[in-house]
Amino acid sequence: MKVALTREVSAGLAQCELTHLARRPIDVARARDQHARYEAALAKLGARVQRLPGAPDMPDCVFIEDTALVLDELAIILRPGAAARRSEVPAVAQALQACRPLVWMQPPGLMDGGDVLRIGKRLFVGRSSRTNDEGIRQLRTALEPLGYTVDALDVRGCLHLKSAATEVARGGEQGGVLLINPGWITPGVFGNVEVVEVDGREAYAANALRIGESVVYPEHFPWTAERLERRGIPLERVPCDELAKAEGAVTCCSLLFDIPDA
Ligand code: CIR
Repeated sequence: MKVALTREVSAGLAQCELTHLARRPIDVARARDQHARYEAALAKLGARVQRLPGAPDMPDCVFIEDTALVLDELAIILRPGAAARRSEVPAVAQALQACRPLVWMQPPGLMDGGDVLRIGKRLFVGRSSRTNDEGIRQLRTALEPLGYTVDALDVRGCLHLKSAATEVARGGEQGGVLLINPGWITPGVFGNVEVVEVDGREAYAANALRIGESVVYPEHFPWTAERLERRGIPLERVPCDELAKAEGAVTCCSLLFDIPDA
């Protein structure tokens, strides 16, 4: 069974971290409504949604992806690059410990889950303002013995690696189809994969969340959505422009993993 761990939108969302966006007023009620519709999309695609409570002093806690990396064998509890976000971590670790052995990233390692793009057993990790070389080293040490490869890629122009590239369809051995903003990452760095480029009018459109054969995708990128649909990729469109004002998108609002059926 697939579990989607999510986290409540904080009443303090308007105080979120911002790196590449100017601060704009955020309507928390509207963000909460959009988040509920996102969760409904995950449930429709077969995930059991488990929502953790948020807190007013954790403005970014809805972006739960940044706190942990959950693989079949274990979960890595991350040290988010923004110090203000580290208080989000313990509650997520507590929720995950029932499902996976935990490995804790240690200082001075830093990593946001938004920087980790997994294609099967290949992990591409963005070296960004949130993720450092020591974090990448620790990830390698934990995961190479389990058969994963870890490749570091420089991220420029955007917050996380997955702002620039996400997987939208599964492939064979070499990986499937990636949705990419070529202005932020060179498609060639991923090796032998098929690439769909975002529409030039939609720089932030490369973040998509694949669940099985379907893709949860923001309603506010119609041009790129059309490209994906033309490529035969089924989309479950969700409204998320209010959360986007906090520099979040669709991968960042859940941790997806499998657990044995009861
Ligand atoms: C932050 O800057 O940390 C949040 N305002 C947005 C985090 C988005 N996370 C993600 O895309 N994985």
